Amino acid sequence: MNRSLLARMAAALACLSVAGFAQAQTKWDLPSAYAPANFHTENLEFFAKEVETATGGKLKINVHSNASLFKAPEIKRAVQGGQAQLGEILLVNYENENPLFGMDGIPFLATSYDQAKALQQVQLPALDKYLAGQGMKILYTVPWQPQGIYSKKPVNALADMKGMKWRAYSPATAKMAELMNLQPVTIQAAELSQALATGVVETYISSSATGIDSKTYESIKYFYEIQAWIPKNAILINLKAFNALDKATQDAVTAAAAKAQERGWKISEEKEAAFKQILRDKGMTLAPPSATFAADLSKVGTVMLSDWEKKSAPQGADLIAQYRKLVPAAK
Ligand code: PCA
Repeated sequence: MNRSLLARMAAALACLSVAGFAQAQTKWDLPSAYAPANFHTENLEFFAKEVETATGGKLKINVHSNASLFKAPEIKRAVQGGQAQLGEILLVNYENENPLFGMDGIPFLATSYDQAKALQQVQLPALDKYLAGQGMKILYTVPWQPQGIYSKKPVNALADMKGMKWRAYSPATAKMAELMNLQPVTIQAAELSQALATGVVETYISSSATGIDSKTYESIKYFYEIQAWIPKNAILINLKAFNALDKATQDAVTAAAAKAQERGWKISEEKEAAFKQILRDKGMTLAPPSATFAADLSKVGTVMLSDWEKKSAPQGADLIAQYRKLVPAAK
């Protein structure tokens, strides 16, 4: 054998061993739409670490936060198409595709964490059935804190808000603008701080966490704790990607997901008081709504619920009835 043949054989061998190593480590992308320091994102990072450790480095999940890989409304399609193996979505963002996604965004239906858990028991099996048809399933969910109204002006009754520029993050929050006589503009969380700074937004509904992520306190002074609903993020996984893993790796993902869900629900609830304190420390006034404001908003909620039942007929009304049966036990 001559020298150059030997060299070529050695090079080919080296290539093979590199390919072998690449096969041994699977790399997954996990796009998410929220800030790196947000509690959801921290939980995703923790989940990814746990999977990597449990699989001895066989499965590495890269979290891409702040909508850096895909914008919030595009994440579901990316997972469905396999451009990302898994991704974090805000369920209510997809209500126009199927009303089931919006069930946890109906005002005043489930307003405490216990109620949100009961709602999840009804909503998730129905959603998973639908998602299976798209080659996906929900790996786990984590709730945001109860939604309250940020407002530039003090509000004693809904009429005080008339004509204000309202930031919506979902079809339902856009619809609310219509019922509340506001001017809607849909802006995802990653662009919210800029929209606030440029005065495009004077009021919006969201969690204490999002108020902090977006530095809302720099332009808005009031936060009304109306406890309207508790929306959830869900981690969707592409079933083809999941099924391609060996059994031990699948089990590691499932186990880490169960832990991430438990941890996420706990952190969301436990951090609420501290997040609200941060808003106060930054100079905001936090208050419950006045009786008039609460009554005005409750009317909006009634319309939203009946609209949702119509849109989701006949399944929706049945799901609401199932939820109502669980709620007394949940509280
Ligand atoms: N924060 C996200 C969705 C719900 C929430 O609390 C947002 O405002 O975009």
